[in-house]
Amino acid sequence: MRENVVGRSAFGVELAETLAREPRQIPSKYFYDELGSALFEAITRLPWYRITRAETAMLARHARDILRPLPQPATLAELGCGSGDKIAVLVGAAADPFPVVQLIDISQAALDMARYRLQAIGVREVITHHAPYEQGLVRAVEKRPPETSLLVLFLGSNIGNFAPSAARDLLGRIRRSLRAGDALLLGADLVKPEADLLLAYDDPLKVTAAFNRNVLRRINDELGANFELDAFSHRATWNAAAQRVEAYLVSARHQHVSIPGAGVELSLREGEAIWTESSYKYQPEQVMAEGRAAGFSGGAQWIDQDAKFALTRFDVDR
Ligand code: AVJ
Repeated sequence: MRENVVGRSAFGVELAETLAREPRQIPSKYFYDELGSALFEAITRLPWYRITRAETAMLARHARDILRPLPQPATLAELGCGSGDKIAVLVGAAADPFPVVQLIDISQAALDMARYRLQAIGVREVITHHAPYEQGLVRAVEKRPPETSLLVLFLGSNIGNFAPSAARDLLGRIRRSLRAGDALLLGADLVKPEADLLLAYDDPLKVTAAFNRNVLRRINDELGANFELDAFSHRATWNAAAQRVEAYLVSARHQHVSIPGAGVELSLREGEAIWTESSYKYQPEQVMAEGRAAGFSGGAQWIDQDAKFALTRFDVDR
């Protein structure tokens, strides 16, 4: 963990700020330590969480159409690659090989797994960037080989964790880091019936509850806190007006928690909720509009009408 001058990690500093908000918050990017990444992988196998399966099937099925407009040789860079299973499917189904694949993730365990997956299917050069999206994007652009096109992958509805203004900002950054002939492939989960969303984000096996609570375990481990995991329950709600699923950790009773590594003493009321995640859902035409607002030209969209998931390729005109 990187420490600043007062000996507080970046994690501790950010947590002190977000826990002081009303309502209190913990940024969802901190879910993904080693155990958190493994719990997320388990979520992707749950029958009620369809995003990963639906998207993987679409990548396999439409790979050639997705990749067709890219000038050869083409390279790939994935923001938030996780296990690397999806990019491996795309590479495996492509007509032409990719000389270089770049992987960006905040989890080192995920990067190690993804590198192994790609090397196993014959990708010659795999470059990894252990970094958040913005920083990883900058590094990937620096490392792109000359005389190649670049397809940036931002899959799995990872964009769903961003509020609309931040999503727009990130898409704009991606657009400005690309040039003519390049493209962005964006995976976005679509608005669907509330009952389906609540089963996906509050599953009967309670894996999502464990994934959510794990962030408290991580804070205990890394920042010396004394959260009692049993004293918090997982809650997921659909906010129709904001088009997002919200996840919370709700305090079962009035309790005190200290987080030495964040310099925080918390007093929580019975029923007080700490907001840990937003998963925004889109309409297909909203996705298209966001790409255009970011400066991309047209593109192409593939929709799984059953799972309600959209893959959209945004092009940079030549
Ligand atoms: C990895 C951010 C796309 O929001 O669906 C899964 C994370 N949270 N179940 C999502 C998540 C709860 C996931 N993303």
